[in-house]
Amino acid sequence: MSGQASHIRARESDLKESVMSKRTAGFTLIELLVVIAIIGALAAMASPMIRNARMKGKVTTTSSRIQEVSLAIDSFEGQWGDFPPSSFEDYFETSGNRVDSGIESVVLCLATRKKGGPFVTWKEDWLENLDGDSLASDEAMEKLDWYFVDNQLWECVDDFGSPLIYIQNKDYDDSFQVTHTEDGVQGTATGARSEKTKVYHSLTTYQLWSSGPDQKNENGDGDDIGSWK
Ligand SMILES: [Ca+2]
Ligand SMILES: [Ca+2]
Repeated sequence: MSGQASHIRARESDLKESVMSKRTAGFTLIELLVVIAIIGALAAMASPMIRNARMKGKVTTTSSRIQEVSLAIDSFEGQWGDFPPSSFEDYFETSGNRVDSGIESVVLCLATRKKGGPFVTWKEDWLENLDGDSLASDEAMEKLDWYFVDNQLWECVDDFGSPLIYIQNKDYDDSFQVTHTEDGVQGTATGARSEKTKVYHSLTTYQLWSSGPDQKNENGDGDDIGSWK
């Protein structure tokens, strides 16, 4: 009789354990689904915020880069008596296509070892040669004695990967070919004007600007980031 009773108790205990383990497994699954749903909703909410924060960070970095290059251009002008020309191609023969000529001129001028240069040490990730052009002769290398080892016409790019745009004040009325989109589509740039007075920005010096997060040149308007802002 006592053996039968203990057998029954053992079965009851097995049954309880089985029920409890089923309950535990059920709760875990529901909890897991709820957690997954919450994480999914949070991720969906956070994603545009993260993108926005990343974009703002790139705008700030681009703005500081423009300020740093502007200071170097001012030092160059102090020593050479003039700002870098809007196009190197007016002075030296190139393999060139006259695209992004202004910023290519700035890169080479600031890399000269003459008259107290170089005026800036170009960081590697600031430089691209998106149009693959170069100087056709060593004439400019000899004249300016820059620290680059070859004839490539580098562009200084913004933090979005687009070449900065540079125009010297004498040439604000002219039109220049620039790369202005992510996929390398080209457009033109002329001097940027104040929206209010229609007077050119930085009338007596130069303009240096980025086409901004949309990677589209708007001549200093829209989301463009200018040295005068
Ligand atoms: Ca180039
Ligand atoms: Ca733009």
